[in-house]
Amino acid sequence: MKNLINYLKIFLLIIFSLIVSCGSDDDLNVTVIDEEREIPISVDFEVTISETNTFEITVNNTSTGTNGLISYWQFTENGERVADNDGPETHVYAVAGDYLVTLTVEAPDADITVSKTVTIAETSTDNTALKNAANGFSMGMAVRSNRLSGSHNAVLVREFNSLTAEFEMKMDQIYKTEGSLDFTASDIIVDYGVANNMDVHGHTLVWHNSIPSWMNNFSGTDEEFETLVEDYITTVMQRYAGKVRSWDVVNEAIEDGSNALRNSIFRQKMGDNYIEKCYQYARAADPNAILFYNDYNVTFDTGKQNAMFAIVDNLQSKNLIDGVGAQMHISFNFPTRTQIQSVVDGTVSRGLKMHFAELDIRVNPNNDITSLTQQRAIAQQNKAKEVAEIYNAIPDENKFALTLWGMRDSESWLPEFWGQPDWGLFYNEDFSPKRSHEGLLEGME
Ligand code: 9MR
Repeated sequence: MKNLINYLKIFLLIIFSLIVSCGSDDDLNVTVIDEEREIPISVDFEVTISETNTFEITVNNTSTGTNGLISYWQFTENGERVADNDGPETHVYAVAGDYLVTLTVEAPDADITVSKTVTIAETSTDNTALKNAANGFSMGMAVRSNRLSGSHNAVLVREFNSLTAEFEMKMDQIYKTEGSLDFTASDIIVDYGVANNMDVHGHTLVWHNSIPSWMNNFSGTDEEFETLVEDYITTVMQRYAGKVRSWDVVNEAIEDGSNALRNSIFRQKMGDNYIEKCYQYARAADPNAILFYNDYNVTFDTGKQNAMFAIVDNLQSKNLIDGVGAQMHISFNFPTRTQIQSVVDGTVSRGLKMHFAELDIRVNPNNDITSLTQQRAIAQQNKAKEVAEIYNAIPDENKFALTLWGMRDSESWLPEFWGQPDWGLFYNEDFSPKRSHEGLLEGME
């Protein structure tokens, strides 16, 4: 007899599950009697769409009789399982569409699931999109030509109005072979930016770390080398004139430690004033382009900051530069607000544009965590807020863009470069925004 009851119960559960998973009625719920515990289990949840961000839903488990039972959410059909913790949970979708939200309770006899469909409308307004929150400056993202479709595209068009190629507009990519320029990847990126009404920031024309090998082994005269560099800058900038709004002409010219000019092949063959020459070529090639000098560690390293401003002052005295790019490869606890502010002050006092370029925020610089802990995620959020606050307070005429150096943690250069795990960016694997993203929004309020 007990067996028969058990069979009946399982049969009923299957029927319930079928009814529930086919339905999208908000009032559906499932009630079964858990005989072992002699209490009825009723499974149900509420789902609401946020008013400020119509891509964001909140789900609230209103089940009864489920104390002590494990339950989990799925925000898409057969999607990743997310633990159902105490209190409501939020989830942000990247793209408009119909989504099946499922709550599963692992009941003693069989799992009980309730599903409801939420519709994220095409016309959804998103007051929490970064570009909408940024006042008087662009929100930039580092991109690759093969990361411009699907969810990447959805996030880009929703949240960003500026693009920087992460590596495909560098000399070693465009000028792989002597005598032949390859614009395949850079064209894809620039065309995408133009088609989507985004600013494209050109990165970068002259960088010691992206010299094609044939150029490193160049056997011609110094004059020939200089002509080659001039032709390269001219050809690339003229190709993209009117499409690429701004350029990092020379990138990272200062040696760490000594703060002298790096002894790159450009300096060796073109002389100590190679930087000035490159900016002259750039100014002549596209007089409308906004020209930047871009470097890292120029917040806390005062020696390097001084060396950078010396280069900038010389260029500015000849009207060859318009802005300073401070690469923001920072950590959750370093550099300080005052140090970040110092490069802003130096730039603003010269009347130049400030680009907070290449923002990522390491949470594991000391390799002491193996997953992104809540504590570090909050610390990262706070640092992101600080960076955005500092940027937001810049006078309008000196504002330019705040550029994030990649979208999802798995796409960041950080883990490979440092040889240890890190979670330096702003989106999760499923393209939902991280706390660090929330921090940026808070800083721009
Ligand atoms: O993040 C970039 C990585 O994907 C490239 O492989 C690498 C070499 O082109 O460049 C990285 O970006 C660098 C940027 O261009 C200049 N500042 C330092 C960045 C990190 O190395």
